[in-house]
Amino acid sequence: MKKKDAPVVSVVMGSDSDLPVMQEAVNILDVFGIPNELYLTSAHRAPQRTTVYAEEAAARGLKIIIAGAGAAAHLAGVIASQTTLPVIGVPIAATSLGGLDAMLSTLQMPGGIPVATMAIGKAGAKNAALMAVRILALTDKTLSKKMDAYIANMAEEIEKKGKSICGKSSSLKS
Ligand code: RP5
Repeated sequence: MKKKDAPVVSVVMGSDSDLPVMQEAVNILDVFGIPNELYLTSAHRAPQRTTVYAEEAAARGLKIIIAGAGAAAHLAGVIASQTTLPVIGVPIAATSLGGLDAMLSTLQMPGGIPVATMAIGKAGAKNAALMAVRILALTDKTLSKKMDAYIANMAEEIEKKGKSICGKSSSLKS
């Protein structure tokens, strides 16, 4: 799949200041060849723009929405309340509370409206994209094989780094 194809996953962020974090999600989607789009809107500062985006998302062919925001982060929840698409939330450290505020705001959804909440910050953004890939891979064998290769590659990297630091294979027999 090429990037110019209609987007399947969207990466939405609450402020341009969130971009360095949310770029991690875009990078992973690009690695897996998932057509994606980046969108800026705010649950608080631009509620109408957020509503229009959420309401139109499924009809535009999007399958999964990743939403990252900091502070009193309501973006993922507000989007999830206005679409039936799966929404993956990324809490961002944007205040003196270091992201705990955003994590609780994103995570503690009332029963009925789910948001799959990831870790705070760049790891969360990366994992949000990997979670989206895993969901899509359920019905896409090519993508599933790519995910297998990605996971195998991570294990190989650990093996290599382990050998270089400890001078041994990770195998108990060696
Ligand atoms: C949230 O407020 C945004 O998602 C961002 O993380 C945080 C701070 O936004 P800026 O003041 O940097 O625009 O809505």
